[in-house]
Amino acid sequence: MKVSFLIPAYNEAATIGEVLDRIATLDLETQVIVVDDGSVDDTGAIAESKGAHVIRQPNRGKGAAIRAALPLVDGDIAVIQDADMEYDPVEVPELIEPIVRGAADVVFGSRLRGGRPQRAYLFWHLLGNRFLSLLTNVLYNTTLSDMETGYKAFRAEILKGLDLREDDFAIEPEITGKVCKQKLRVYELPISYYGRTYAEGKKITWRDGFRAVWVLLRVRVSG
Ligand SMILES: Nc1nc2c(ncn2[C@@H]2O[C@H](COP(=O)(O)OP(=O)(O)OP(=O)(O)O)[C@@H](O)[C@H]2O)c(=O)[nH]1
Ligand SMILES: [Mg+2]
Repeated sequence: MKVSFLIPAYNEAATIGEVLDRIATLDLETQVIVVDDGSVDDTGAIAESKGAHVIRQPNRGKGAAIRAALPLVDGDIAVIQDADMEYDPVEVPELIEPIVRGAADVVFGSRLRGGRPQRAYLFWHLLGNRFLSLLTNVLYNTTLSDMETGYKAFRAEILKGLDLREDDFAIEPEITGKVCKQKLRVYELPISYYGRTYAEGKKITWRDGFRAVWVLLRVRVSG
């Protein structure tokens, strides 16, 4: 099965090369799509030098970047891969295994199930992520532990069919809500999380947490 990596990358010159090198070492047939929308560093050039397909567009956020990559996806499985090395590509074969064996349509990598290295930091983020996952479970009658996770894998047709609209980090609750609304086979699997600080380039903020509550509610009640 061919695996398409969708990599939103904004000013990630420090790490994009290592992410792509690690993907290249995987024993998988891959397609690699990097979306660099207006980085002021060498993100796009580094990605091109590593052989990735690079899409460039004006800066519109992580969600817009993922949406821009979707029409190019030609793999059987689509994996969203952050460019900042918080999520290690080495874990992707394990992440997609439930899809490969035909048991799952969607797999979320969870930072909150335990059993893998997790950076101990940012208490309020942990609380926020737990709250957003609880809200997801109540609204959609599911049992996710980490709806905001960056590691989400899909049978490719599923991701293409979600009709995504959000441009920024609201893409995470939009994907989660829309996946949960369809009667899909969703699985979760523990993954490692090598979290970075804001000084190291992290971009998500508490405002995105409030947006996430709104988007989860909106997707739940809409058509
Ligand atoms: N192309 C593009 N990528 C973006 C943009 N904003 C964030 N990203 C990418 O999205 C990924 C996640 O962004 P981070 O700032 O690491 O966010 P985070 O706080 O770790 O949050 P998660 O999405 O939950 O991992 C990284 O690869 C970023 O480069 C953007 O405006 N454009
Ligand atoms: Mg990150």
